[in-house]
Amino acid sequence: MAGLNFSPGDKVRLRLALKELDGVVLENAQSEVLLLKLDSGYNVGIPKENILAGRVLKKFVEDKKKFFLPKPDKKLKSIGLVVTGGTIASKLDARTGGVAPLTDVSEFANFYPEIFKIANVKKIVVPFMTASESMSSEHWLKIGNSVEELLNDSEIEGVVVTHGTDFLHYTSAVLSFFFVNLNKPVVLTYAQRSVDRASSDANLNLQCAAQMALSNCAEVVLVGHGSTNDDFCFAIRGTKVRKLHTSRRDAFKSVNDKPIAKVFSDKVEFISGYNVKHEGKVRGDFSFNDKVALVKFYPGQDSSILDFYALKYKGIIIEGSGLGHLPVGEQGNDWSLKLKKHIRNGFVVCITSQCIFGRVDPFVYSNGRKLLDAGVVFLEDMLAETAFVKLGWILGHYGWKKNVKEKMLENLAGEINEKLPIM
Ligand code: DAS
Repeated sequence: MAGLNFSPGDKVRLRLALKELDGVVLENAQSEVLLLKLDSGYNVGIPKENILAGRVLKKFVEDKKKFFLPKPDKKLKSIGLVVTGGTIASKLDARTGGVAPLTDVSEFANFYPEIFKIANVKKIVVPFMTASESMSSEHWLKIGNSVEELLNDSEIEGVVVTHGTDFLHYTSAVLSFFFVNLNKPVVLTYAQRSVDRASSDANLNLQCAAQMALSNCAEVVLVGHGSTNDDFCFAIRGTKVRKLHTSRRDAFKSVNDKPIAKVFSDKVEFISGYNVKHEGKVRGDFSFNDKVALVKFYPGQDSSILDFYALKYKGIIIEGSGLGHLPVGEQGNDWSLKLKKHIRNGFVVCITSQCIFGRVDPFVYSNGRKLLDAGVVFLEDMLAETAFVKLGWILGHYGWKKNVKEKMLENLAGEINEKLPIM
């Protein structure tokens, strides 16, 4: 049917040969197809030639409403808030059907009023707005500087950082090393579902993050749903947490560690040891060398990859198999020869396990011993992502050049757990 003068975002009713359809028109590059988001949330594409008639039920109107942060409530203790993007700082764009970043951070108050009843959000800092898959160390430095500024405000009890989920555990790990002498809570949180969806996890995550930021736990923690229900969150140490599900609300799990606390919208129940809050100024140590790589070993992988990395990088984390293995002396694919050569030339090679849970151990099989003899550093129960940011941070300190291996094996921010919990 010609003359369908709909605009993206319009709510329309279409008459097709056998039925009528209501939905919101979505932006679509294919001009001969009308893309519609149905009330069910599903998107359907309808060839325009199949549309017999159509009319607008409600024109799209840009949401120009101005939002204002609530007035400070002097009865409440204060926290700082750093907003960096991701789903938690996004909303559904009716014209595209996709999730788009908030443009006005004071919309937070509109979307998340409960957090403002728990704490007085004294200051909101927005260093950038980006999806976390687009982040790099320069973003980590910006977050670090924003957090440091807020931590050193004597009226602020703790800082909440909202962030995309995909690479949230890299940021929680690197902040743990940036603020090794932390004196207040730094709490990272997220949302798997944007706030405008009924199943959004954002509200509970933020309320629990605010509760944790008001606690006496002076650590970098990640707070998020502890189950798929909307009942409680876990606060997990920033160096022992990983995203383990693409969409579930309890996507983040504690790895080789127990959560520090079970957190509710109105209280915090500590379940394992943590560093306690103390006075003093925080001085972030934001050194970072980008010349580090993280590579997952796969069957048959050619060791010549080491020639490339040794030429361009200062160090590498290899996610080896099982207890930390790479092929050694079998059918010609012997990695130990190249490892020995490049390590002798100063290239740092550390190994973690693709098993994620458990600890690497070079002494069970002869392969492990040969890798150890070649100079590979076995990183205990450390997560590969944590190892990656730790190596970049350590190599960022010129003065530690001679003892990188010792520093990697020093337990600086809870990244190494001598005694693994029964998972
Ligand atoms: N793209 C995802 C990210 O920014 C969105 C999200 O999961 O928050 O990590």
